[in-house]
Amino acid sequence: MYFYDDAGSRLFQQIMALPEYYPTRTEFAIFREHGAAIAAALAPAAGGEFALVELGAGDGAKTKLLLRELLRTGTAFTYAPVDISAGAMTGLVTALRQELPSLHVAPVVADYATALGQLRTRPGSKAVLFLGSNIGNFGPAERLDFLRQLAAPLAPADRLLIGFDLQKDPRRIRAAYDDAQGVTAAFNLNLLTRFNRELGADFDLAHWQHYTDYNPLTGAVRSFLVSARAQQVHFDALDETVDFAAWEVIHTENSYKFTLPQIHELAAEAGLRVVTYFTDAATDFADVVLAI
Ligand code: AVI
Repeated sequence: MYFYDDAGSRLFQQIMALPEYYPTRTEFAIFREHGAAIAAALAPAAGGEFALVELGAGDGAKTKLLLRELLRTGTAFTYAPVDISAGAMTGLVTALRQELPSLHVAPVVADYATALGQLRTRPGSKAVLFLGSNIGNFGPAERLDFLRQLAAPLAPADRLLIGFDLQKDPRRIRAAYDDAQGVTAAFNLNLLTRFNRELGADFDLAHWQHYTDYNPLTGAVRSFLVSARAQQVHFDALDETVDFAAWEVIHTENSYKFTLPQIHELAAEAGLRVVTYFTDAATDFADVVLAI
């Protein structure tokens, strides 16, 4: 979550538009192609109070397709986007007011843990969206724990929609996290800028490099910041100095990629069942509808 201060959120918006970063574009294509079927799979059959809660909403570009579909079919609902970046949320709410003035929006600026707590007390039926392969940023143990927490407040008619990036040509995956323009590098290095600003650290960004690998056996893209020389960093707020050896790394991010059998297995372990799923023509990405 530390990537997503306002500057990090802006960089992530740029990442999503990069030629190498296929997940956003692919999930968008799935929504464009299957928007009506996705909306039908999420909306409650019985009517009544219904909330569409989106964890990590960002700019909501894909979700707008779904929102339009639900409005078109006359579904009465509230859209509750959750994002940790106040800047991203302001942008989203402003855009929604202009583009979909009849939509009822209840924004929440919070981290996932806080949002999960609020889910438990939300009345009526709900569908929870967790798109963009955000699930891939958890390690295996925390992923299962998170899914169990997502499953806990669900009633039988409630639905989860989770976007999973699927395993594919390893070179394509790796390139998505090491783009030619260096935007992903800037996104990773922004963590050091945050340390400098928020903990009074003195990281010299000129001596840190972005590095990424993809392991097709585990499905994990791992991102690192590499110390390009032996150096010391002082953190004023901690009153501590840290030594980094030349080429020592800080492991900053995981982005896991999945297979469809793994998704079924994961759902079962979390006490969920796969209701249906939607993929693109090349099966690069899957949006999976789950229920308890
Ligand atoms: C937000 N998340 C799903 C992105 C991903 O693909 O893991 C974050 C990201 N990191 C580097 N590029 C994109």
